Amino acid sequence: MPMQMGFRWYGQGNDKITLADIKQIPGVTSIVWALHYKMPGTVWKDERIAAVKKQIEDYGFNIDVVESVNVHDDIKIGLPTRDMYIENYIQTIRNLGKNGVKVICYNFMPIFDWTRTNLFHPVGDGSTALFYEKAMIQDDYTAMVNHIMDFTERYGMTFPGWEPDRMAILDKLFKDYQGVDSEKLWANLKYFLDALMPVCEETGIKMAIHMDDPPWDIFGLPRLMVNKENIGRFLKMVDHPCNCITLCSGSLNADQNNNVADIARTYCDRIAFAHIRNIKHFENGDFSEASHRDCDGETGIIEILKALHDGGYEGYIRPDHGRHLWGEGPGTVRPGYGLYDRALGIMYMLGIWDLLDRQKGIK
Ligand SMILES: [Mn+2]
Repeated sequence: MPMQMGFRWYGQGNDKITLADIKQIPGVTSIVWALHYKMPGTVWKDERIAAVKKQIEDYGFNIDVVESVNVHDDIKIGLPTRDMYIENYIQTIRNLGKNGVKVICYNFMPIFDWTRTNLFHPVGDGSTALFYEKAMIQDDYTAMVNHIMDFTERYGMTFPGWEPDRMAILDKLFKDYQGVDSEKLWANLKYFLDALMPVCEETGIKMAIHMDDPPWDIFGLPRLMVNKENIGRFLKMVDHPCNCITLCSGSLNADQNNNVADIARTYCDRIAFAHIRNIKHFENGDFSEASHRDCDGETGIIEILKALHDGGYEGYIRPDHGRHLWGEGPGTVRPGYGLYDRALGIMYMLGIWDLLDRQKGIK
């Protein structure tokens, strides 16, 4: 099995990019999808999954990778209600398995998913990209949340992990997480995965945890998937071939102490899915997302791909985010999920991959 190239698609009526558009990008085999209207904790019904499967397969793509099946806060906090939500999660895994899904991407970050302070920051060449301004992510989360939720309202677009219903009860969520320190969160993650592994084995589905983005505690909330050491602890904690990671190059490299290529090389066997993007760092700690070209950032795209290739990587890769190009902007694209730069990123990655194949005599 060679590596498979994927492209994230938000679904019919929920994404201006169509499957017909994606079909014109060379090399894409897998649509990375989800039932985005599902709240965390609810069961994904078989019929709803089968309907999306048909749409995607009609274009010759597979539905092997789901991103994400979000984890209910009660599971992360460790409340007694978690068992009910874990049961629902298990049922969702069964239904996805029945429809041929192979990998489920998820994350275990308290309250906030990916975190940025500007969704359309000028890159300097006329394009824009997601941006992280360090000074804005300090004690008070209000400014950051307002920026993102204003966007949500203005353009009628909700983001995974930033559901308005959850954001409306932020103060309550912060209170609920008060007793959850890093060790408690590790224990709750283990409890969740231990419960899931039998059904993963039965269905052949790999659970692939996404790296925390950014990889450090924010607003006093602990984060676990932040560096090589913690990834090692995670894989050992539930030492099962179905317990895997989603290697997200951009999330990890937001901390420049992380050598993503080294992490990819070390844990290649347990990487089920890889998000590849490049980051440009600034001296004050801010960072901007950049084109996939290696020299446009400091993430080390070539070395990461080489590490995966050397490891005989047979999982899925997708361009993570891209810049917004050629008229893409607020109201026309989901932040980070334009068509053009992700397509350019795919061509760059396939160029590297094809050359590595050739050097090894792989056809
Ligand atoms: Mn990612």
